[in-house]
Amino acid sequence: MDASTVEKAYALSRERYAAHGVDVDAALAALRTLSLSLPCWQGDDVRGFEKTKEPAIAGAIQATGNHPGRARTADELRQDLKMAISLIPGSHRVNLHAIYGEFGGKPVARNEVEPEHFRGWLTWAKAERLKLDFNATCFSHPKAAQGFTLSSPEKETRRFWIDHVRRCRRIAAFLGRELKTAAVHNLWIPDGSKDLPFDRWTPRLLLKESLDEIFMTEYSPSVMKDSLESKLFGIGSESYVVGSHEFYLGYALAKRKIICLDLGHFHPTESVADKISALLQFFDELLLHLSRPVRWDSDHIVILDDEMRRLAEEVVRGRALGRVHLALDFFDASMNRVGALVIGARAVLKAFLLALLQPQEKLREAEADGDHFLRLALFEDAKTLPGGAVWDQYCLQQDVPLDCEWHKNIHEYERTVLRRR
Ligand code: RNT
Ligand code: ZN
Repeated sequence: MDASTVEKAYALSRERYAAHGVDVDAALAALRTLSLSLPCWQGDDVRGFEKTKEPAIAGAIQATGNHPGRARTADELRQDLKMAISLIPGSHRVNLHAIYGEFGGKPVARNEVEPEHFRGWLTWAKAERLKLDFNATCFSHPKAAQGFTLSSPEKETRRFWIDHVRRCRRIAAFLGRELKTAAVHNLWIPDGSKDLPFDRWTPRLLLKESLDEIFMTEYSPSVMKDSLESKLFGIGSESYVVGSHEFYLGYALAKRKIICLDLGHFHPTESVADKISALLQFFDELLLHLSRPVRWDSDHIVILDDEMRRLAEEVVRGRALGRVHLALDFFDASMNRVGALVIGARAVLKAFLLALLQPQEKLREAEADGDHFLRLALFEDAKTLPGGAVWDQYCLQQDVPLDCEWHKNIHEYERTVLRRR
């Protein structure tokens, strides 16, 4: 489609939205401020670049599929990320895990990771004008194989993971300082048990103590911010999860940390969207892990589905765009991994655009008037307003290919780069 067709459709859609009291240019201006944190781990099925003697232990995190072309080195992963980013409108961030350091072919223990191991990522981020976020990696490791890390009954194991997370926070602060934007350091641990535990208390007490020790070192929020991610259950922790939602909610509120809500980490009928207006009464900021659970925490690629749309609507209606960190969190090894990342990122941006384009003033009025017929009718009408024309205009403005036009770039990349790996 040529630019003038896009412009024409945009002009018409603008009028259509104006009739609903919606300022389309303002919606696009708001969309431009959105910065998504893109998961590097989608590019290599959460394997990382450690050269350990022992093979990484599977479990807890489970990527399925065997599509060819997985990134095997930091350079390949950066090449893939660069390709994906070229197809995503706006300016975004890259989310790293500790296992993605460049360790020079040497085995570097998790409790010995250093900022220097991430120098390559930093140089790249500066050159590509990207910001970075960071995560400790407390899984896929022999010392996590018993199912407990920071809450392990063994002091030595807890020590190891405390040291790892402390080092990761230091790396996050280093990256944030260098890039002049706070890096969010998110902590998720797999701790829990497959079958019914007798004692649910001690691991939580130990986790609390481990966190207290980890957070003894304070960093300026201008360089790094801490967030904590809960889970309902996981593979091997079906009966008990130490870091449950209540545990971290309590901890984060008491210690002024950020809470992370992952869309796959709650009961399937529980709406994460509904939690936002509750939590933001008490917290300044939130981290959202945008994922798509299919029957369970399956980490499917995000699409423009009802839950994603509801989430975006809640953030927009609460004028909370500036208070919410948006990180994609999925890993699908069953298809082109670069394409997967682009699908997810574009879906999130579309969800926010559509939320911004809802006739908010009219909806607010209808509700205030108690006119529930009109409120529901407006919701229904909004679904078929020409948001696609506004999205096309956004892609044009941001100089990325339109929907239907970027698929060929992925196929070409698969042919010329990924299949040759
Ligand atoms: C696991 C958590 C966690 C990870 C990433 C890789 O259930 O969702 O956020 O997916 O850190
Ligand atoms: Zn997550």
